[in-house]
Amino acid sequence: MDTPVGGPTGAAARAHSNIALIKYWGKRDEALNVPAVGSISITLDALSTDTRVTFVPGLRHDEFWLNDQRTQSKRVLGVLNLVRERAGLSFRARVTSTNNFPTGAGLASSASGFAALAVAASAAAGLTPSTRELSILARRGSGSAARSIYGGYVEMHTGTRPDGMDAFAEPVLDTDPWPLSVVVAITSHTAKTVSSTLGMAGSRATSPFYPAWVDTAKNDLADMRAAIATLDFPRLGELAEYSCLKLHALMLTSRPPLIYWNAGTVAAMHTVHELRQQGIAVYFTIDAGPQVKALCAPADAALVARALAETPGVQETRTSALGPGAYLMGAQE
Ligand code: 2P0
Repeated sequence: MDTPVGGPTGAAARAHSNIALIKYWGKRDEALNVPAVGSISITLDALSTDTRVTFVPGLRHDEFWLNDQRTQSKRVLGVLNLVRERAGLSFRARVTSTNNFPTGAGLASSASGFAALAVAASAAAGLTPSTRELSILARRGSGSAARSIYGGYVEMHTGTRPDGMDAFAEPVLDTDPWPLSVVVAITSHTAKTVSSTLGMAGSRATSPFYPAWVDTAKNDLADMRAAIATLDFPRLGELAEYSCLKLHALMLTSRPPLIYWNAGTVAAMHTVHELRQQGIAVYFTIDAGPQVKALCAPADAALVARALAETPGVQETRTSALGPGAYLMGAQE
């Protein structure tokens, strides 16, 4: 065969980042990347990754270009190998991926990145997987990526099977019934020094809080499901802050400790609480990085963004609505 599978330009996909309201941290199977706890997230419209995959006859090695830089990634190769195995394909691939936001700085670029890769690589290989199969494939790249296959409010299941085939995400609620705004306060553009994968392995091995983290997850998930089902924003926000602070307690009590916050992070947390004292329904969440994500009603987003922008240590803010699931972009043009 002379032309690449999927046409000369392969296939391109866009996926959006997500942030967890109930957090994932810890794995029950490291090799298959199966989470030890479930999680619930919202997909963000403003933060996305575009990825193109082309399987090229004659190419000797897989090539991965991230934001125009040639990069090595075992996880990208792992996902490509799974796709090749399923498609019965031996060609190496050229992968180009671009984020429209800072990479590796607690904004879930691996979530949008691996969701886009799963969709683009499958299509470029001529496969037509279900969204559930795409979620399982994306999970092999990054746990949070399983959630970015879907838009709106999304739940990730741990499953119980040893092969991880029941560890996938599912939509909980579409964006339309309950629009929400997320104001991201960026307090650093530097990529983090400890990856989430290493960080969570350390927490599991060393934090005395880890068993309690796993034991209490089911309750948090049930509460959040109820908050979403009843469109109860104060309940959603309070639970999101609680899950975030519980996660950071776990991180802080790991050895060595994982301190993802900087001074701007803490100042932004206080800004959110001060706004709340003034009667504005706004809640924060923070991931494995120093950025603070404030959750609020769309009508309050401009005011929240102004208050965060004026907070010492906040470099810029970005406001996002909830976004769609991953999709193919005019593939095989
Ligand atoms: C989350 N995070 O639920 C949590 C909260 C960060 C803090 O999922 O090892 O990049 O690739 O499965 O998905 C970040 O972890 O980790 C993450 P891997 P991932 O969003």
